[in-house]
Amino acid sequence: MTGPEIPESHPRYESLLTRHRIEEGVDLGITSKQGLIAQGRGEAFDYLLGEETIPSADAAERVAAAHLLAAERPVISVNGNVAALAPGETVALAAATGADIEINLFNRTDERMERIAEHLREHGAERIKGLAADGRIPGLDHERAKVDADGIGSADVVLVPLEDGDRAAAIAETGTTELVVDLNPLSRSAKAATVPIVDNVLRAVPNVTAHAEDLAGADEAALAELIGSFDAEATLDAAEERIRSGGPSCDRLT
Ligand code: PTJ
Repeated sequence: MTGPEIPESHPRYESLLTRHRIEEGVDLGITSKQGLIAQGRGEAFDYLLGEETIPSADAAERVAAAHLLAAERPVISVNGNVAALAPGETVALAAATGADIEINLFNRTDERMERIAEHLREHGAERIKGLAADGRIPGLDHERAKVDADGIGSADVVLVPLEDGDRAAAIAETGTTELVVDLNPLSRSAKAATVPIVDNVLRAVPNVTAHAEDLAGADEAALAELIGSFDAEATLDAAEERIRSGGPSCDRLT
């Protein structure tokens, strides 16, 4: 996808291209208007992180890959922002880990559900969950609680990029292992996660896939060791420290 009027020489080229994708998502009816606000918030944190995958995020992405590979019923949750930003990358991650893809919307309408499903199919998804909505996340009001009973409703591991804090906390309450991608290390979603990944979903999803491909031959014990050695609090602290200190690469940003 290309941004029509953005010259590649522009110092904010990647960032502007991403905005364009979200805008296009809204035009296509897959991203909510609130998704534009979420994108702006994420962008600010990404800027402060240096717009790169910091080492603690890379380590979390490897652990997330191990969780997805070790899971019996892994599910990748997709909302309107993820569908606009990383549809093909999400399908590739599902293929690399054997995970199901489930559309799970904060601002749920049947029309958006259908449009996102169609968009994901255009990017190679074969099986898409979320449309049956025959399960509920306990402790949430009606629309936000809807999940598929044989999807997120019974998943042992779920990857939730850009999740609303309330629902991330409610999913964590169910005992499901939750892998959260969120650029804000202080968000309730990141804090509720078993594995918080403080990185842009655009970089995080393909990097989890790369780690999953690398770990494909690893046995159960090796995956368990990787999972067991993970420290969520230290991961959040490292990201916050990078944001507060400016990090080594912030100088190159304008
Ligand atoms: O499509 P829907 O209806 O399910 O709605 C999705 C949004 C994202 C609008 C909804 O879940 C929402 O309102 O989310 P919040 O509460 O605004 O939280 C979004 C979080 O994602 C914020 O902490 C942002 O910093 C973060 N974020 C935004 N863009 C990215 C991101 N994290 C990673 N990668 C991004 N590209």
